[in-house]
Amino acid sequence: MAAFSLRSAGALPGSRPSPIRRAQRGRRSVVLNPLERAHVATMAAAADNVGLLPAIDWDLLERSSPQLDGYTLRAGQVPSSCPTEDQLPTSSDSDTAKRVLLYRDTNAWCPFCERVWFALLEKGIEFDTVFIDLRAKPDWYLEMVPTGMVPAAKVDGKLIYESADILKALEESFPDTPLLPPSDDPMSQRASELINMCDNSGVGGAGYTYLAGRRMGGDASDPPPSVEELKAAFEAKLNEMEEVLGESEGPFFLPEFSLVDIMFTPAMERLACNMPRFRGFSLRDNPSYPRVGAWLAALEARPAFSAIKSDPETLGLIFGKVFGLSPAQEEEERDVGALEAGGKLKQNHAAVVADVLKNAGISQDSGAEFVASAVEMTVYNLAATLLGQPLKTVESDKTEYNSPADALAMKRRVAAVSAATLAFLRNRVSSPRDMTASAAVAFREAAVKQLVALY
Ligand SMILES: N[C@@H](CCC(=O)N[C@@H](CS)C(=O)NCC(=O)O)C(=O)O
Repeated sequence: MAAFSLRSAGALPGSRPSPIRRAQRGRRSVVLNPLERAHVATMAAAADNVGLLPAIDWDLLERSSPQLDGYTLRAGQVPSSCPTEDQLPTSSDSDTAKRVLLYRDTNAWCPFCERVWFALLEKGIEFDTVFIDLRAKPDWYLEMVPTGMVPAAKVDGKLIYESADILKALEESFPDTPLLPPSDDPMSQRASELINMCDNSGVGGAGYTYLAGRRMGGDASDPPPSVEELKAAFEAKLNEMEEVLGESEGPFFLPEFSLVDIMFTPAMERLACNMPRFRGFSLRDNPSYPRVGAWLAALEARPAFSAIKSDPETLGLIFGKVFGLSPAQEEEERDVGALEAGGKLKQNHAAVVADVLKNAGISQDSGAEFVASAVEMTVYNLAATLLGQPLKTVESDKTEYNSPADALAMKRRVAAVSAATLAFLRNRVSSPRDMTASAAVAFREAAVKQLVALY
């Protein structure tokens, strides 16, 4: 197979003014020739000349865009809004003038908090939020809430914990926008049964088990179930949901949108995003489950759901990391393209690394040898992803750092170099110059996949 060509070309994408001259590989690093070294030095000097960059006018954006709260940069786990360890200053007596104060997780991953949040928005209740870092819960929170779990809420000053109790209190305290039928309505009994079904024999549990490919908890001496068995158990639960939805005239469980729908939302949202990605199993447009698909579509049309839902990338990152999952095998054509792209990249890796070092404008602040090694690791991982081989990580050869902070600092330095490398390569590749069209598609997808998994 011909190597990924890296020919110089006249037009974007992937054009570079000068061809790769020469790259010699040391044991773990690329040795640059004098010209290349001079180029790197020029880039570094240019980086110091910040006065050459245009002035940034935030006011212009301010005047021409809607007024919204800022991107919050809460402390949280990765992947999240910001890789910071700072704690948010929060206190139990946040002096809210509103009738409801919600205590919830910083990351907005907790499905129980999500139910309460969804109900608050659907009922049009004004509320304030106190964020609790679940990895470092404040003492006052542990003293205030006996379970130490989120969510908790103060409703008209009264502390309530356990999401089901909070939801009940909201129904009682804010009866003008009910989410449940009145107790004398025959639908009331039906609502209780469905909420019970959601919690106790849930489609969520069966779905997560199938996603993870293993039972969580349970008796360790039980023989592990096969993925086919887990799939069948999930399908049985979906059939149950399909049947129950079929007994209602509209798309929701009861004649109107209700708390029953809210109860099912967090698990179904997570499964609808992650099943296609990790199991190649669609919930939104699966001909076997038309009512489930219609329920999801009706849910997605609700403005309150748009405000609380996550995006597929975030959910994919979280579940991939928590369950150690890789995306489902992609279709045949993609595999052929990936093998071609990976093979070409592998064959011409030294030139590709040198090209990145020379042309991507990566800062050399961490030292030329370190940067060259980090670029090389990134290019290796890109080829390995395409070829379906195991990846190298910062810990691959060195399993112990002096402290967790050292390991984290190293990961961040590598991530910064990798991010620039991948963004550059994604735009640099050009077909048919460097590889066939299907190989370039696979190449770019693999680069993006690596990019989003960095932080
Ligand atoms: N039964 C509880 C479950 C709440 C729950 O499991 N919360 C998790 C976050 S998703 C939690 O607080 N975990 C922290 C911990 O257990 O210490 C409810 O419905 O409110």
